[in-house]
Amino acid sequence: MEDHFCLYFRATPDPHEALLPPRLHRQPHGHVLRRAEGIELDFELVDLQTGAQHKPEYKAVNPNALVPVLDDDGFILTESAAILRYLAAKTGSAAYPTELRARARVDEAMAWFYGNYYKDCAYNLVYPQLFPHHKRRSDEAHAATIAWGQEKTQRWMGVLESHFLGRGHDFLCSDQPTLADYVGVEMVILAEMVGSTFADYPNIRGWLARMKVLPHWAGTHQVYDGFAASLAGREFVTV
Ligand SMILES: N[C@@H](CCC(=O)N[C@@H](CS)C(=O)NCC(=O)O)C(=O)O
Repeated sequence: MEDHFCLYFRATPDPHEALLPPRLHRQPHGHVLRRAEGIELDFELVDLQTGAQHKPEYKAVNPNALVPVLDDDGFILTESAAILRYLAAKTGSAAYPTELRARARVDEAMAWFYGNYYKDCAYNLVYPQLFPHHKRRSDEAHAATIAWGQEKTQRWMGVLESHFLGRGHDFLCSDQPTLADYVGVEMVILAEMVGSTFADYPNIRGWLARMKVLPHWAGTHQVYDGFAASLAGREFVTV
């Protein structure tokens, strides 16, 4: 049986765009889906810029009014981590190993990125500097948010550098990329948007270099790269 899914995603010019084949509502971690064998994805665009996520017909699918959401033949699934695990498990992707401890390592790293890194890097450091709707109510509150994000992100980058990437593997959990790498790399490259070169983090630099030469990387990051290029010359608080 051919697997056929529909994933609702966000619209450009959001930097998380551009990752998946047509008719999946794209978001960064979806990069992995393209790699999973035997997967057919339809993409439906939810244009966050115009508030399409708040339309009644969309909220009937995902009451959170967020992307992504997966519709697998009427089985509706929200939360990107759950979606990735579902698709990887359903297609037997090696990116989500079945051996107990190997899988636990992948789950550990995914939880770390979602629970620790992402909130500080994206929501406190990067998004407030890029997106008007993340502007705080006063300049003081805005600057304090970014300073908090910078400090915390630097801390998490240290853990990523010496703990997750200090174990001698090419990728986060093994010598092959897993769901954790596909999730994590999209969160880490956000820091590049605000000027980070990871100069003090050789393990992170090496890992990014290995991720960026994987099949599908270039083709799935065109819009992302375009958005990043549009920021050239702007000054940011960086890490
Ligand atoms: N925990 C959710 C978070 C989803 C989420 O925050 N999506 C953002 C885009 S990354 C969104 O839809 N934002 C729309 C809005 O803020 O109105 C997941 O991982 O799927």
